[in-house]
Amino acid sequence: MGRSSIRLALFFVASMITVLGVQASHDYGDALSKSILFFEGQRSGKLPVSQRMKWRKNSALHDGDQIGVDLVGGYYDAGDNVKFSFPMAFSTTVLAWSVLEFGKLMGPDLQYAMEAVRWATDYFLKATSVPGFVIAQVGDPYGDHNCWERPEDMDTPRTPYAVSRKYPGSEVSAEIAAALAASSLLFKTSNPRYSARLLNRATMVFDFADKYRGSYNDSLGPWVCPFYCNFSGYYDELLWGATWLYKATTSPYYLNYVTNNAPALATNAVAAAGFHKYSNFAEFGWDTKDAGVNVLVSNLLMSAKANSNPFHSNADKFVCSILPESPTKSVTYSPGGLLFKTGGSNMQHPISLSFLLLVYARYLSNANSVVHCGNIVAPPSRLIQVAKRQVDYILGNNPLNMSYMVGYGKKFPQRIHHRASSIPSVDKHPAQISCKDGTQYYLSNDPNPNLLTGAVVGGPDSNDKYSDSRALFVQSEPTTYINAPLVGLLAYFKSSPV
Ligand SMILES: *[C@@H]1O[C@H](CO)[C@@H](O)[C@H](O)[C@H]1NC(C)=O
Ligand SMILES: *[C@@H]1O[C@H](CO)[C@@H](O)[C@H](O)[C@H]1NC(C)=O
Ligand SMILES: CC(=O)N[C@H]1CO[C@H](CO)[C@@H](O)[C@@H]1O
Repeated sequence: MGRSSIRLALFFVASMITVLGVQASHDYGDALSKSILFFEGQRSGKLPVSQRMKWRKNSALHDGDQIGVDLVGGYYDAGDNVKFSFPMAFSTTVLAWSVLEFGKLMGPDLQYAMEAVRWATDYFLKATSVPGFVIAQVGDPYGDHNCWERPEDMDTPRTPYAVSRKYPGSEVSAEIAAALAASSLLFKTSNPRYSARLLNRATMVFDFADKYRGSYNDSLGPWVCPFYCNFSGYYDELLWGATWLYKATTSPYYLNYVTNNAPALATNAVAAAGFHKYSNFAEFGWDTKDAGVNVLVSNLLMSAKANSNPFHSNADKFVCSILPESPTKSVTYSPGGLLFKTGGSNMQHPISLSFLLLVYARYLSNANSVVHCGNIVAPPSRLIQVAKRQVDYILGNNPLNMSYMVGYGKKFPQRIHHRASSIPSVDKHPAQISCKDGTQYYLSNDPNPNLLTGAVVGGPDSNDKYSDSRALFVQSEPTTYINAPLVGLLAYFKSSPV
């Protein structure tokens, strides 16, 4: 055999490996486009002509009328039609973060991702337009949940709920401030005036959150609980909001705010004045931002060569709580490899934690750093590998060979717990379908008539089983905070598929 035929043979072997491995590779670009499109299906308010998810129509056009404040717009958080500001704001912050980190890799989808952020920030400008008040929610959740109704038909009470100086809500207000500040960075070059407006409002809302401290659970508990009430307190949101404001303003005031509170972070101290225990270094979700704060601040301080800062060591501890080989792992993995953590719809955890792993890996790379978990040394590439495994599981590399993203792959959830998706669209059925008339669609065994493309559901149980049942909302309901960090992950793996 001559040299060239050896080369040819090697090439052949390499191709075979590629062919055999083909099952493992995914069309991340397709999944990315879809993950962003999903947000159009969650839109509340008057839809623009550019709306691509055509089966959705205008809805909730009178939100805010009863208090004389325009509250039209924003997102429905999940399969219902309430506008919960707390998870909406967290989804927005993380979506903006996804774009800030990975927007350059998104190609034509960048524009849609920016529009998805703006759909929320336009709403938050309205929700914070009256000084001294922040709209925490629109829609009576009990009235809403009692019906299985399309958003376009909604006739349940659209009550607005606000926090104020007298009845504060630092968690919801500071998270909105974080969302506005993160988004202001996004529009800085493309729309400086809008960006300045967002930042100005972020500053005001953060001041309000900080000055009038308290949890909205104390005043709005009967309405925000048990849906999105506080479990972890508001300390994490104040730090998170201040961190984003520091990134957006570079004002030392905000960095001092964050670092001055670092002792509590390091010692798990329960500080006075409503500052609650800050020990959740392994948590990142709509209620708890701690791991996100640590990752973000450790990067800000890494450049300052402050390697001994508690944010950095807490971010390392976070990584060690995730890695399967870590001696201090605190999450579990299903037999098929999906990360599990207690609390709510599980899919939010593998996705938001993987997003942090990926972002932190890039920060570590820039700083030529690795993570030590006991005797284990984890280089940035290991963090990315763990994150990729989670994304691949979600897209179909799992015991059921199914994708957990609606409209992606050959096999995906058909009966998602989602009012708009499960009831015939207004195009197909123009007449109103009232509160209880929707029940037949809820109970039906048929697949949902409207594809909520890109929606990622709560996911399988801890044995990798998925029953595709509308009633089992823990498994079958999509949420905006499941998708927001996935957008960043998919953008990265689209351009770095290995
Ligand atoms: C949040 O809820 C938890 C659990 O009920 C409670 O212990 C805590 O005091 C609340 N935090 C605030 C800031 O109200
Ligand atoms: C999933 O795919 C693998 C490999 O093609 C196959 O062996 C397995 O039987 C499939 N499982 C299901 C539940 O379809
Ligand atoms: C989780 C939690 O703290 N829930 C409480 C929030 O506030 C309401 C009303 O004040 C209580 O009923 C909840 O138990």
